[in-house]
Amino acid sequence: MTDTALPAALATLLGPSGLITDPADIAPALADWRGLYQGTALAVLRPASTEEVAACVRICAAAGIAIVPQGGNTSMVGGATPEGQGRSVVLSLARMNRIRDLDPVDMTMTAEAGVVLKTAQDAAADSGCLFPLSLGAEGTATIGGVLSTNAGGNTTVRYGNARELMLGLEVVLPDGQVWNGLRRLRKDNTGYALRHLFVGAEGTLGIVTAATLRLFARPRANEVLFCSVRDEDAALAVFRRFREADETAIRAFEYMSGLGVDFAVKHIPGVTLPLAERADHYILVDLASTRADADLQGLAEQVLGAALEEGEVLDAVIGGSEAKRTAIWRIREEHPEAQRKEGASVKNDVSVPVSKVPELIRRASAACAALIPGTRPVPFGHMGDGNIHMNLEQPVGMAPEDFLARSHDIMDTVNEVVRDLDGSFSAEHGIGRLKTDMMEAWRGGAELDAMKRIKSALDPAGLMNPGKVLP
Ligand code: FAD
Ligand code: 2HG
Ligand code: ZN
Repeated sequence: MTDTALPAALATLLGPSGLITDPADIAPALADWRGLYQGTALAVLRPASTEEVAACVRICAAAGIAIVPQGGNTSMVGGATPEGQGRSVVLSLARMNRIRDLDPVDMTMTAEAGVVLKTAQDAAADSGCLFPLSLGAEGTATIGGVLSTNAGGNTTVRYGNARELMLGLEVVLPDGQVWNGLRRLRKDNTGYALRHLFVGAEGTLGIVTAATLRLFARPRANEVLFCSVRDEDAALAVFRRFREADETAIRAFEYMSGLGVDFAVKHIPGVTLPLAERADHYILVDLASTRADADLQGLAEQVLGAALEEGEVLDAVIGGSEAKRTAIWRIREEHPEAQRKEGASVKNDVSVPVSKVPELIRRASAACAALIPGTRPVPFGHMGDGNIHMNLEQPVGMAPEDFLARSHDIMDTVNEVVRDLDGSFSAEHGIGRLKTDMMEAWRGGAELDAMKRIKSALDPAGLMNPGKVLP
């Protein structure tokens, strides 16, 4: 076998539908959603069962071939893209797409790793339940991917991150053993909580093949508000008002800058501003209740009335119909795509204590404007969680490549403010390949040392998603 040869055992195991080797067919799996990375791989493996995943892992381990697990390939940090060096394969979970079990009494669903998030949501809804994880990429992202990144999204403020929605896991370990931890227990204190080790591990410790997920009661009442607000402090003040009025009703609380909404209106067909006048700051509030008779409109009017009186809210619209609620959500959900269409942008997925969000937005925007005159801050995101996408759009007329050449300066500038505010340099997208070089500065010492020891205990040969997470 030459260095570039694929072990023949893989072809025997997977057959033609489970093994892609044609370079043209492999290509989509070698690039990331943001277009930051281009990798190489010997093949894309598409096992259809846990046993096949385990056999792939054993064959690759014996041949010293690295494995990059891939779900929907929507990583924002190049986590699912192979490196451009060494011998590796992409292992796609796409064919492991069965919902194995859904129990509306236990309120659990066991889904294979390749089940698309939207499919999982729909399956829960069909059984009268809710699987609450929701994010812009939900039509493509998979259960294995959202767990491996511990994705957050729009409803974290109410239901928690992916981690909080997981009860049990099935994982193929780097030596090819299958660990079946698909327990659907609400309480299970039996030694180290192994399941949590694989959540957020970004495929560096093993391959998640299935998960048992928590379901919730389906909301029967829903309302969505879109408001222009005076400034960032006013946005936070309105969040506090809703929390005090009825914390349980808040399903999402999102902030958007005036420029971000301008981009969505400009670039995304069908997106319009639902208010008479443009503003510099907006919020989206999603209210939901499991009670069909919940008076969410009354709650919205009560809070808005007080906030309008105080000058926090400048103008507001309450959805009132399913179509209008969807239209309001589109303004927010299309932010990543609108920024992409506007030109080059640098993303900063950061978090700070909720109380510091206004200061983060103001200070980071000012610091980046001083660094690159004309750069356009487009902060938006999950204000209720203290997680702001502190993104920077290139100055008008600047060559995109010149702007992107400053990416690290921009990230460092934002992160300096984040550090000063006791925040994190990666709130929900993970580390992937993009942020490995920040780990030493942020998590160095005992924390990073322990992470490295866990990695080498489980994956001594370093074959699971090399070059990701750990520097
Ligand atoms: P991939 O991109 O395929 O993989 C992500 C990482 O997980 C990689 O490191 C990969 O190796 C690993 N992995 C994948 N599957 C497995 C598995 N079965 N076992 C082990 N490792 C595995 N994220 C948020 O948190 N909140 C958001 O609001 C949000 N919005 C987004 C909006 C858009 C438009 C896009 C493109 C992305 C968004 N993301 C968001 C990023 C996000 O991380 C994902 O969409 C999702 O978590 C990744 O799922 P995926 O199946 O595409 O995983
Ligand atoms: C979102 O909240 C995603 O829409 C993407 O996390 C954020 O594009 C981004 O920076
Ligand atoms: Zn987000």
